[in-house]
Amino acid sequence: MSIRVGVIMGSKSDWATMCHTAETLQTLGIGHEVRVVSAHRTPDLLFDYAASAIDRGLEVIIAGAGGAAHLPGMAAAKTSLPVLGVPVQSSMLSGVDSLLSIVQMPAGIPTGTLAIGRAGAINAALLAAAMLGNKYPEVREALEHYRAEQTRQVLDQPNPSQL
Ligand code: RP5
Repeated sequence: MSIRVGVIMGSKSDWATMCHTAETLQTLGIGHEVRVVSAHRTPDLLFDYAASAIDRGLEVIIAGAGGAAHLPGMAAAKTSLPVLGVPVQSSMLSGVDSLLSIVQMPAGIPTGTLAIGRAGAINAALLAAAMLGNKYPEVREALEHYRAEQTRQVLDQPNPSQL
């Protein structure tokens, strides 16, 4: 399976959130790699990772970070690939700091910004699938199957007291 998505995060402590991205990509059959790449602890690694991403065959980067979350924006500054940012829920400010750090990019270098935490981690994978689905029919099919399945689960269990 070709690796098409790079999933990076600022710290191994982000894995509890970003594992949901990896799990969703896995469910959709999308080849991906997972790395800790810190914008402030390993800035040279971040530059190398983002600058070489296209040549290595990546097509989307998903970056999760918390606090002063500059990882997605810095990655986006070093590649023309789409970069999707996942704000990790921080302990002090519940991830609002992460969200604002990622979403408020000045005009010129966008980062697609998802919701804080698990929902954003899952949706980043689904959004990456929607992008890749424009090029790979099997990815679009997998995404449509995923959505149909969650629709079926809701319709099959209309009474929450009987779950
Ligand atoms: C950020 O700082 C990481 O993305 C993480 O969310 C946060 C805390 O990192 P650790 O102190 O847990 O390594 O760079």
